[in-house]
Amino acid sequence: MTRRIWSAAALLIAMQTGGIVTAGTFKTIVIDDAYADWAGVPVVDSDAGDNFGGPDIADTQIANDNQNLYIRNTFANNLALGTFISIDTDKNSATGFDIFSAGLIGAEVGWQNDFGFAQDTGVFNSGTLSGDYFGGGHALMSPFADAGSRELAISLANVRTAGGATFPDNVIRLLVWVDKGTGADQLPTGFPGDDGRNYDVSAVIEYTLAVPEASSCMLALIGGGALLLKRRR
Ligand SMILES: [Ca+2]
Ligand SMILES: [Ca+2]
Ligand SMILES: [Ca+2]
Repeated sequence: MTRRIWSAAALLIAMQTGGIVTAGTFKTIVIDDAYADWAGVPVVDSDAGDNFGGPDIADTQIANDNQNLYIRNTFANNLALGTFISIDTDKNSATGFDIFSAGLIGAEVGWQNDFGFAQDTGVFNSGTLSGDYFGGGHALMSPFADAGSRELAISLANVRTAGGATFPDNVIRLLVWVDKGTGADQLPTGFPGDDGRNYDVSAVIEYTLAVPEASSCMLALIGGGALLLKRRR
């Protein structure tokens, strides 16, 4: 076996222990309407200033630890209340609720502000969630008010009461959206010239749950093991 293959094997082992791949950010966030704990967490989507009279979704940051998925949203116009987050748990837009019939995601679960509910194909609200928090799969959220920034936590133990884990594996797709506002043209529904887009929506965000970084000691052990295997040949 060549050296290159062993290097690839060592890299793969290191990746599986979480030391190299940084798709998600492993961090515990305190839900307290204070945002210093988001420092260093990448912005995964920056939505344009394109909604008036309703929340204008701007930046989204996501992190997780072993208990929660954490999401921070900023709002360009300091309106936040009523904003939804929906998760496509199976990453299949053909199953679940098609938000705005836009074909972006097929959502199995959603939250309006902190309030969690199940979603299904053709059904906006198809039932309850279970588990943390408050026994109904709701989010911990602060502030519960119109503001330029908000943060929330969704338990990784969240499930649909009718069946189906919200986090069946380590990858989810989600959408931040709101059905209030006039969109970019500032013309409400029914006004001449209205483009029909009286809402705001983020891009489809795919997030891979992060695991704790392997310690340098662990990585050294893995590296040493690979070297030993190579020398035995
Ligand atoms: Ca915080
Ligand atoms: Ca926006
Ligand atoms: Ca789906």
